[in-house]
Amino acid sequence: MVLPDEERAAEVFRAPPDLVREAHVPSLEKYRELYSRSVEEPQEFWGDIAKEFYWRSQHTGPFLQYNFDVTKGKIFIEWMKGATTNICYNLLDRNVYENKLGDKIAFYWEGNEPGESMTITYSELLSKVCQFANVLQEQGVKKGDSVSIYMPMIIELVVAMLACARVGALHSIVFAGFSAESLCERILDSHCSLLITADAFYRGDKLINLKQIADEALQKCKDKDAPLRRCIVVKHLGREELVLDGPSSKSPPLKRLCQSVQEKKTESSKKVHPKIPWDSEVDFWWHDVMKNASKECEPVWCDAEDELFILYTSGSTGKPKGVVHTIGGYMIFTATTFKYVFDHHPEDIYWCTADIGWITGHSYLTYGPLANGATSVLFEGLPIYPDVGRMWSIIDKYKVTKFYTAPTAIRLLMKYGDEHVRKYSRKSLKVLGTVGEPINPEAWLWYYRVVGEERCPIVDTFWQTETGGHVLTPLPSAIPMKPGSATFPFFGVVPAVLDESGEELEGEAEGYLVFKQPWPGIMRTVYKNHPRFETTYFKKFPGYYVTGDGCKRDKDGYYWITGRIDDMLNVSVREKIGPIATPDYIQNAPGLPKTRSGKIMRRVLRKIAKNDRELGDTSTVADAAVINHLFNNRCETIL
Ligand code: 6R9
Repeated sequence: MVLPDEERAAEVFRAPPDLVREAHVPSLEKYRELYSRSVEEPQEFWGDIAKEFYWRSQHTGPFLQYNFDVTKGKIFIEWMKGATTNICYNLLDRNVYENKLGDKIAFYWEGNEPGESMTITYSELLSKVCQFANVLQEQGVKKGDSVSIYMPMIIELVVAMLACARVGALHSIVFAGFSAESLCERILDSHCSLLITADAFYRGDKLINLKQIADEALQKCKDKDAPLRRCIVVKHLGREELVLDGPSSKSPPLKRLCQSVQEKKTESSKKVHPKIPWDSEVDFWWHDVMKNASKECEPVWCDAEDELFILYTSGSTGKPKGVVHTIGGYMIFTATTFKYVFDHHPEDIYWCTADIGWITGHSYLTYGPLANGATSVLFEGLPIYPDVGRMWSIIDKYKVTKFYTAPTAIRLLMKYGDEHVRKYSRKSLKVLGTVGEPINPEAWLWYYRVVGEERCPIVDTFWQTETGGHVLTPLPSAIPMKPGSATFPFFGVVPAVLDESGEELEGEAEGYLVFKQPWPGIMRTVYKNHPRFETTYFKKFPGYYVTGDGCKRDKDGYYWITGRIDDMLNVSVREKIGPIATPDYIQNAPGLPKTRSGKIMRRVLRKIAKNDRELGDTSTVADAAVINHLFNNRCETIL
């Protein structure tokens, strides 16, 4: 009998027995046992995990040292300081040589157009990364330098980021949907001397002239005396040896040389090739610089606490922050969360739909999966292009077992109706995941019932750019799920709920979500702005890392994220919160301006309230029509 959703939302859901049987963590008791050890003996717990990785030399000082209390001095977090390693070596060389995974596929690349695909094995990826690492060194990139990357979802993006990691340089990846203005701002803040980009790409039907936008950004930077001098450009749209799978190549790996993508595109969909602006003093083609580069490159050995990358947060308020992660802690944390949260097994085909320009793409498309020797799908396109069945067709094509996406995508696909999903088999699916914003129980149940056909647990993973990896999340076979709840903390994570005065609340409660001690993947600083790191995350409640999210804890100890604290409206009577908090006008809205990962763009809302059409960069807004609707329906009498 199918119960109405309202009743089902109050149900508790469990993984099916065949999944539990082979799970890394098969019961709640096992989760509790591992969790207790992880918080009571972090050194032993993470120390054992670290042994699976290659360390050139062991740590010299304490395994973990930190200060979370601003009143006691500088905030700092150090895991395994003094140990030396290289994350790229651990992701590639270790998997190729020690784990003998050289011939295993690292990525199935699926292009914007159905039929465009490529595969790359671990050993092929290693060779390409070594070649590009040599190119970086030839260009003068050294340990500690930063490199900006502004690319579509192509394999060269992964190659570029891992090559940076191999030579000890920090990558700063800027989402390819951002404008020239935003790119310039990030280039300036990260002090980088090199930019890696691509000629152009299609997002659905829309041509994005990436190189042209990059040039505009470089021009703006030049006016501000930035040190950036070089630009390496992948010929993506104009690729000559594109691998297309045609009617004659049914079985993967889908390697078949075809005529150029240009011919294919102009024939089939009348897509055009833009002319690429070029300055031979500054610009180099990727394929030219790679041509003579050696396929071997000794990794640069780095301290566990050396910086790995900078990633700018969406910055819905003010100037974006350059979140910095370091090598050792981020490596073991993304590897461990990936293994347990997706219950990874060697035969899995994993697909995370996030863009690598966001943290989800860093942690769960690149670092976490590669650290586990996983096979992933890397998808360039959009969920509803060329039709609304695209996601499910990709799941069937590659027999995806673990699928990770955002609530916005789930709600979008839900709108088009079940028949587009049911047309496809999806029988390979085992675990489903969501990330980015709270998932409403209706969308959760649809995902569970229609997409996963009631046999796939859903991991609702709560985390942030700043946390590096999952911090509150179910483990699929261990933690019974409640629709809309991120359930319990991951290993090593100690949450608390505080009231406005900073008191810890016990039992059933609602308040500020904070964390009491560091886990290995927590950010270490804001790039070249440590005071901003301290003020943003540690000042409000000394002794705690403050997430900025609100949460509820229910009677069973489950955590429910209620959203960003500053997105919330206190509803009360005028006498209680004061006349100053009385709204001037309440406007009904079909939706709010949100990013593709579901973040409300408060900056844009403020402009709408003021009737100011100078919105700044709106290139990341998911549905621009919402902004017009809000402008057109605002009340003219408000001040
Ligand atoms: C990974 C990522 C972080 C903010 C975070 C919270 C929201 C993310 C969520 C979630 C409820 C989840 N968020 N996952 N809210 N349930 N499962 O999204 O990082 O872009 O830095 O955003 O996203 O508000 O504070 P980031």
